[in-house]
Amino acid sequence: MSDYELYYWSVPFRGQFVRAVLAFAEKSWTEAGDDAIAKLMEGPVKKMPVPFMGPPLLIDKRADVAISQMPAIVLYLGDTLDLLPEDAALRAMTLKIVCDANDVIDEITIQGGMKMWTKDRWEEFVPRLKKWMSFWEDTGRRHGLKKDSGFLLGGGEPGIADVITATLWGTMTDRFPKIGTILTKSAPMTAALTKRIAALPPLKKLAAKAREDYGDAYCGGQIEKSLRKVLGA
Ligand SMILES: N[C@@H](CCC(=O)N[C@@H](CS)C(=O)NCC(=O)O)C(=O)O
Repeated sequence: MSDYELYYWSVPFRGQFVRAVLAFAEKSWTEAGDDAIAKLMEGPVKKMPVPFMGPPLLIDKRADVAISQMPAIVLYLGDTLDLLPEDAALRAMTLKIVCDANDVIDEITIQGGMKMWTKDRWEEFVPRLKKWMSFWEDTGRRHGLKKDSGFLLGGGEPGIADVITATLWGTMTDRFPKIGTILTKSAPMTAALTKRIAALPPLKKLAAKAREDYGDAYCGGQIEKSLRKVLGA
């Protein structure tokens, strides 16, 4: 029996960060599935394992704990699986990077499809996307990241910040090669770090499973269609 149950849609989007941390920690989990998520969301709040507006939602079955909000889930896993740096500043930086990644995916979907992408909107957004990418590049630079070695927050081994980085940029650039070209050009160390971390066996296996289970899908819905259209993907 696996120790966790994850409620997230069958796409490699926000919930993929949680899947990646679980995979990195070599934990197994079950996926509740789209119908169960929809049913919970439509039901009364008092019947929810934890009050939530949208998934991901994770249940730690052994501990009888349920958490929603992606960064809170990652923090919980980091704490309970001992995956966070010792240093308080680096722990906070880890959470900051998780929150930045969550902001980036909100922006790439125009806050969950509040509007659709058009060519003009995309072109206007590209400088902002490059600015986001430069945050990773500069964070890495400040912690000694090099093109062919090192980790986002320094140290001798990969941590949650690296797993989140590789999941954010790896999934996005795999689905949208044009974004990959921008990343390689604007943030080469981040692109190289993403490749190194995504090549770790548990993350490579997870990405292959996402391909198999979800095909080309990224965030799903009309917003993905409009993103594909502007990016020719
Ligand atoms: N701030 C939340 C956002 C959750 C969220 O927006 N989930 C999306 C899927 S990525 C959803 O299905 N939302 C449904 C809704 O908000 O009604 C988090 O970080 O987990």
